[in-house]
Amino acid sequence: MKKDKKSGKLKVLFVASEMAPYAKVGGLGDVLGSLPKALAENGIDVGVIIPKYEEIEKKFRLKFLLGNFEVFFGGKKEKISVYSAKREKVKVFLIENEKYLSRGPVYSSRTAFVDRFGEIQRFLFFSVAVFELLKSGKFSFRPDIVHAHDWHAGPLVSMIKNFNLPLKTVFTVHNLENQGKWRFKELEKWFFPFRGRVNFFRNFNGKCNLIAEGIINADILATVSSSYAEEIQIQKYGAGLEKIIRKSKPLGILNGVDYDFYNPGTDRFIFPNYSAKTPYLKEENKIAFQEFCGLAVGADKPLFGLVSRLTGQKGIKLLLSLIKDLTEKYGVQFVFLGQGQRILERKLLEARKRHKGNVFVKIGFDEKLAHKIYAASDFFLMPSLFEPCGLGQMIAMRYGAIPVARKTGGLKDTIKDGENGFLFGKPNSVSLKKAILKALRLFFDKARLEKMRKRCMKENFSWGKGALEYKELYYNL
Ligand code: NHF
Repeated sequence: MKKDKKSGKLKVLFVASEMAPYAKVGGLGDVLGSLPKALAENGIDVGVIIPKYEEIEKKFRLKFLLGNFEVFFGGKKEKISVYSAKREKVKVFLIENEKYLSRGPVYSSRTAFVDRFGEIQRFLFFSVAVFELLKSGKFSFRPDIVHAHDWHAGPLVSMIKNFNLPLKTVFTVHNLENQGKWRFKELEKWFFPFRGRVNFFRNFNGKCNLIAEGIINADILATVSSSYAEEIQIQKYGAGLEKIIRKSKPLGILNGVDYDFYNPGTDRFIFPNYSAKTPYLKEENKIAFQEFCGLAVGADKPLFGLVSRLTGQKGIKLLLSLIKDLTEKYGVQFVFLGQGQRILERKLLEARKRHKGNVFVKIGFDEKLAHKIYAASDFFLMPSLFEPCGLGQMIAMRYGAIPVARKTGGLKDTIKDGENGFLFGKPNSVSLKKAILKALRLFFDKARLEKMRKRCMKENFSWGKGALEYKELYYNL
């Protein structure tokens, strides 16, 4: 593998739809905000390129890098500009284009899953733009490896392979359920002929599948935990792609968490800062939070938090039927933050109305509130039907909120039942309730509760190990 002549460093360009703090909708944004940083600390020269969305705040000082760069797309010439920023040692690049990239929110749907052709066009355009930049020689960052993420950057991997760009590629799947599928016919008009070739994308029963393009064409396929890497090779979790995934032999590299950002000792968003040595300050967070959001106040009330996209994947339905019993019979309090399917949002809001004082719900994204929930909660709920990695349980542990989660994917890889959390197997309410009741027994046994909480806070889910695994993988390429 050739290295940058001047610095002697390997150069890797991350390509994705999100990067915290510029544009973050979910875990993908967190990973793009933290893994490049950890790699840069490990001697890799890392760049990240994302679209310059309309909502990227003015407070980020961006430098104009390149303008009037032509990209041929949809039968027309489009112009892009590239801006840059530096985040610690990471070089950030943002592509601006009025028509496709820089108008409207990051994703069109509340679930963050693709539901409109406009979104397919947006990220197809993004891939074409990055491809043309890399090819042109005009882009100052010249990578050895392109590390693409999820369907939004899948087409780029395919183009690099099909047009023999002398670059190695790594493709990481963060969520196989969101595939970027669309009617092949509709796509043809916009995308083909691309550089004189037609139809190099696969046609899967009349549909293009942009995550599959990444999976098939990448030199290395990775995903975000060992268990998920295993799971997606079987029909139950493979979302129809298990066969091509088996062929690509996915590597599971567990995500890490940015411990500078998620640190109860320094977090600016929570009530008092605290550590494992000051559990009474965590209790103060709970009380302040209960007052803050109108819950009945009391340290003796077990508080369960949930911060998540509100979709089928997240197992919210398993929880809904338990709220009445758990609040009325056991004095449990619930806090929910997230957005997604309207029906789930509505059901949660109804529960809030019905169990006023014991249930708090906020629909939407709210970073500050999310931190307050981690700090205030005794327990953190993740009843997911599947979970590629899950960052919530790792962040929760850091804040001393004990996870109660389903035994799947990354949850299974990070939680040891009865040691640093509670796991349940069957995806139904009965199993979930059993796990919650175990958590409640712990709650009322203060000595055991403190022990488990301390164990959680001592866990190390920082990027150290995962970053080294990615580094090794790059060098092996
Ligand atoms: O942690 C970042 C995140 C994962 O399980 C999560 C998910 C989406 O579903 O890798 O991506």
